[in-house]
Amino acid sequence: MKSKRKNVVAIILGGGQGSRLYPLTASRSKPAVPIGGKYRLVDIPISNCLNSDIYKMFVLTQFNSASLNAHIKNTYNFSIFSRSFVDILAAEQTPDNPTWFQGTADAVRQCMPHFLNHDFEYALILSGDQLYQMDFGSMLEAHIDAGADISIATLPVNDKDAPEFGILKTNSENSIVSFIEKPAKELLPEWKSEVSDEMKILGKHYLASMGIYIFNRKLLVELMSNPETKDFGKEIIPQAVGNKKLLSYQYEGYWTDIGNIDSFFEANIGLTDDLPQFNLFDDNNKIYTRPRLLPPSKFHKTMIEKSVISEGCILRAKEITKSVIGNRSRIGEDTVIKNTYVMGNDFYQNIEDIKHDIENDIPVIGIGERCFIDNAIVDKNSRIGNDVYIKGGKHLADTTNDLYCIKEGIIVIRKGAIIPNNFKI
Ligand code: ADQ
Ligand code: ADP
Repeated sequence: MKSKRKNVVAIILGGGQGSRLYPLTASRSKPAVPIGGKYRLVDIPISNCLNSDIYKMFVLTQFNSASLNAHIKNTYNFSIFSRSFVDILAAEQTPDNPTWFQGTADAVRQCMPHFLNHDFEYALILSGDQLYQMDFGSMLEAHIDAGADISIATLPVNDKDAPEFGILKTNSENSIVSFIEKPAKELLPEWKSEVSDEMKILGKHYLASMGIYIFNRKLLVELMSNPETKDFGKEIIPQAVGNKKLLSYQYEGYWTDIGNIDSFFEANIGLTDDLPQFNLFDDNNKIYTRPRLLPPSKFHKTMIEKSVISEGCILRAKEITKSVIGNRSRIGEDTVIKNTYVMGNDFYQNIEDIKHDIENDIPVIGIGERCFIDNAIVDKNSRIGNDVYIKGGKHLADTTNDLYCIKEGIIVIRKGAIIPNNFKI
């Protein structure tokens, strides 16, 4: 199987406009969004590929940022003697393509010349905004054994989630016989599948596409030659059903979409559970990221309860509960942080800078003293003054301004925002 895996290129769809994760994507591309205190979104699909012995990867993104480039270059720096690579392909205007990627299939179509420079038999197409650990090798094996043209990874979902996904039905050989992209609620009864008793009890009667596809090279080339089809879910897959052999590869493990603020927040805070569904502590399924050679974190009088603390932090907070604290975070005395993802900082201020800021009444980088923060995401390099009160919750209406956004009750402090002393949200 290993030799077959060498014949795979992975194509990671790194995001369209990124509007669902706004404001985290206001100044960075989606793959570069920090997750879990020390990772970036793109580390998840890349790690899944590496753990599945797939070493040729392309990341497709609408815009290329310096921080994404630096992260990929400094992290996935394979030996010059190997044929492994992670390449970023950003939407580019050329005489043939005056526009940005118009959809997922359009993104793949525009990048085909880059892929075709490589020798591969199978293309593995992945989303860049999902949290899961999956062995793509088993999926490839099933694809080859079934003699499929296309395979789609699937998982059972319930009534509430089904309208958000591509829903499909299979025959007894797991071949896909029908597919509908994001069905309206009223249509759901006709899309029920025969699922295991365990799934029935959970009310998960529908087979959903996880947006993870394997295509045979020849078919991908053929399908991508039609510039009219812009999207996998809306056009490519529904049009292929009935004409090609499509296999449903059913997955049973933990998988969650992290494409909007709400799900992104839940996934991060979920890492603080006693037994998180996404396991960072697994030697056989490592999540890779950039080694930053940061000093160990330092604490002073902090009570920490069920939290994930990254490297290089200076924490003097009174309490940190159910929170994820990112690299180089600095939190002042008597501050309480609950249910919050603090992304941390890209750099340390030196003593002169800190002195200068204090003399000029500018909050220093990090979170000040006597603050209370609950139900929030604090993006990088922000300066939160002293005695600041930030409390998210469903009672808050969605809003957006220069300092923060509120989405579904979660307060997102913008990257680099300066929140003055005594500020209250
Ligand atoms: P969605 O997640 O709604 O449904 P989509 O918005 O097309 O699909 O995004 C798929 C992935 O591609 C995401 O990672 C997204 O960021 C990225 N992407 C979107 N537009 C892009 C573009 N122009 N350029 C580069 N990347 C882009 C899809 C399927 C459903 C399936 C769900 C599972 O269509 O059938 O059920 O995924 O989550
Ligand atoms: P991360 O370390 O979380 O991956 P980035 O790669 O985005 O974050 O940036 C971290 C690096 O960026 C730091 O190591 C630092 O060298 C540099 N950096 C970014 N912004 C600044 C800044 N304003 N001043 C100094 N260094 C900076």
